[in-house]
Amino acid sequence: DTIPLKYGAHRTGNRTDAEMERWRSYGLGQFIHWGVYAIPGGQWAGKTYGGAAEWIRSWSKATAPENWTNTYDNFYKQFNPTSFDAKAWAKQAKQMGAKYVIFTTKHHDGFCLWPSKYTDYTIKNSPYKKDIVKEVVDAYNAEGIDVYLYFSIIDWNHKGYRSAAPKTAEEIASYETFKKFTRNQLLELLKNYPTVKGLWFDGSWDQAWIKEAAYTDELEKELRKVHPGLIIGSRFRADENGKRHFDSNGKMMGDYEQGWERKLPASIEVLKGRDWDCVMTIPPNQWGYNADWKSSYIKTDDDLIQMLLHSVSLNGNLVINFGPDGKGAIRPEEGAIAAGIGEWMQQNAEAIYGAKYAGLPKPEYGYYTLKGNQLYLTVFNRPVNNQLRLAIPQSYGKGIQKAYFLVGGQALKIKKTNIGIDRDSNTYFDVTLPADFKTEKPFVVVLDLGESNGNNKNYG
Ligand code: H79
Repeated sequence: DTIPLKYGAHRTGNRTDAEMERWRSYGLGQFIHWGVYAIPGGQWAGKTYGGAAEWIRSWSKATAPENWTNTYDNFYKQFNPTSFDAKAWAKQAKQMGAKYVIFTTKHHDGFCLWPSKYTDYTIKNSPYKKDIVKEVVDAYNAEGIDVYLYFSIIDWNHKGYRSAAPKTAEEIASYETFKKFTRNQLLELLKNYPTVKGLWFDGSWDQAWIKEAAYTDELEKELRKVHPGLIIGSRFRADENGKRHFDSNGKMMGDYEQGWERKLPASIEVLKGRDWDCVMTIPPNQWGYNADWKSSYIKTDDDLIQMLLHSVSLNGNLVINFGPDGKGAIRPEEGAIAAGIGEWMQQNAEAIYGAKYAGLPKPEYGYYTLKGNQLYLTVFNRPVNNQLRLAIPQSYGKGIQKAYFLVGGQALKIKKTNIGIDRDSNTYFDVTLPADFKTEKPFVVVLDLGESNGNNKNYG
């Protein structure tokens, strides 16, 4: 450390406990954005909002068809999701292969999907009445899926909430009520839903919040104390110099890097060995339900499977977002994507769960992942001559001993090849794919490294 900090990172390097090891092995997760913004679904009074549907309440007064204080803030009075079936969501997530879910308990609008004691703006005062967070936690846990609670620090409904740092005594006193409210709600969530594994914070970039380094550091410690093992990313708090994610000495605050929102790291180097996950939307940038599903590019299941391999091959998890509609239904298009990913996962998940960065450059054919002595090559780009030519450094274990298809187990011919360009001490292994092998999906070739000599261990 170069700068002495009171409220910087409190740990160097990654966590080593069992909870975090479990988080690391997930590979695939599901995000769910659900709230009263699903009612307008990005459209109101025949007009379309240009931004992300869950942000519609911030539609500028100049162009919005309504005064949202009179409309949006009353949507909860008609929030009655008669199609909502937490068990069906959980079953669909399980089929997709998700090992964890991140669920919006409260987005920026401040509407709480649990019956919080600290505000009236909750599900309890909607026609639905029942505790949606509880239904989700129970249903996903019953499917063996770990639950993480999304919580927005931004709260457009709370009187004490503000974005700019408070200056006058009155502003400061008012912001104190918001700090207390936030703490109460977080403790309430952990008390109500003791099986959750972590909290996923958002909207923590306001100057008012950033300036609260002492308070937020204390609060994070308190949350961890009341809920041992709790996992919190790098997006909760800032240090005393206003640095977010990484403190003034460049050390990550929190348990994993939480900056990979709708983007993926280009290489292992930029990650510097840190834990991370990527949260990804299916359209370009829509988290909450948007009725218009056609006027932007919709990622395919193959796109998302590729992002999953990209993530896992670099030691990260991929979390795919779903936005149920105002009635609580996950749209059929998202259902089809989940099913497509699930079909692939049911056959190929061995290359995902618990698999890690292989310590090799990315092959042109696809992605490597590694588990023990098994190197997995998930092929997206099949060579026209059916020869996978794999360059393996001589320092990397004992090289490839056996190759076979993950699905079906058919052995594949391997030939060690001296191609005469070996200035970087690689051994080249030519793995032959059968010419009559037909597939329309990415497929996995298992490359058995035999007894490890210690060089093909996971590179953290
Ligand atoms: O819930 C979804 C979005 O509604 C929410 N996060 C995901 C998970 C989200 N809110 N805002 N954004 C995403 C993008 C916001 C970007 C900015 Fe900023 C906020 C630009 C300026 C303030 C963060 C802080 C990026 C730069 C500074």
